Amino acid sequence: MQSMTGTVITVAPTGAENSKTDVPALPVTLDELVLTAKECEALGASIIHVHIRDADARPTLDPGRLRDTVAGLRESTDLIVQLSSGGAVTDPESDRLAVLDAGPEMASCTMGTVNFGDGVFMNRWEFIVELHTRMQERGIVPEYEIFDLGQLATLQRLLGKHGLPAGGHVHVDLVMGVPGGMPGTTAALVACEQAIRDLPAGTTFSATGIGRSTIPVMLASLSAGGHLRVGMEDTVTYAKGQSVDSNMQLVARAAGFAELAQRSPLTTREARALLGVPT
Ligand code: KMH
Ligand code: ZN
Repeated sequence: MQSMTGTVITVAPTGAENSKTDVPALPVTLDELVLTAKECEALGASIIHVHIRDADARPTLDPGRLRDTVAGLRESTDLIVQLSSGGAVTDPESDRLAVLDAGPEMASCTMGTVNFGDGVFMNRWEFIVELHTRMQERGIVPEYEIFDLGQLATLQRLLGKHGLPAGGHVHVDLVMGVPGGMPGTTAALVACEQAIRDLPAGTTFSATGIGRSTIPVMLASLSAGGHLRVGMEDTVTYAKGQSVDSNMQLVARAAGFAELAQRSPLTTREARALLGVPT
């Protein structure tokens, strides 16, 4: 069992999969993203997991836009800015590696290839090593994304062969309920929590459940000592037949569950201290 500190709440507001046409409330411009970030921070989020869009609201890894996004979020919030190095399933490895050039404090780093709906989210071993090593060299703190149980064994192998990440602390995010990955169930989360015990002492985890697994995963994570990720990247339905109004609605609900579990949301400063991200 993880030690029961307060809760790190990550907001993943945009993602690469939902379209602005289908989901008009999705933040896709820098102004929309910054406003969302400020409001989510006020509600208890401490990390923002960022995917960006181009002028036509399509997913992009454009280096200039990424740099402007990091600068815009830093200027307006104290949130830990975590850029997605996952991008969209169509993004080439070179563009995904170049995300690190935008100088984020954190970046995601996925621990294996997984079927992803109708697509394939490719993460070759050599690519994983390259991402991990570049992040070590640049002092960027990774969040290891885990879509299936075996990817925790891959993380163990990575750390054994290539050493601890920048900051020395290991943090993983369980992305559950992706069609092709592990299910968003308590049983799967408990299996991951057990496997995390084989990682370096003090390893922390957050969890997110895609679609209707959002609430079961949130409750399971809180009760197992894990942290939370929520946002319109993962969930656009608030309840049966009710669309999500905004990312703020999801963060407010997560903060409420965290309070009920007597694991209040951590401030950005507290989250930085826990995860080894410089202030
Ligand atoms: N959009 C997915 C293909 C990440 O951000 O690192 C990958 C993803 C994971 O969302
Ligand atoms: Zn993502």
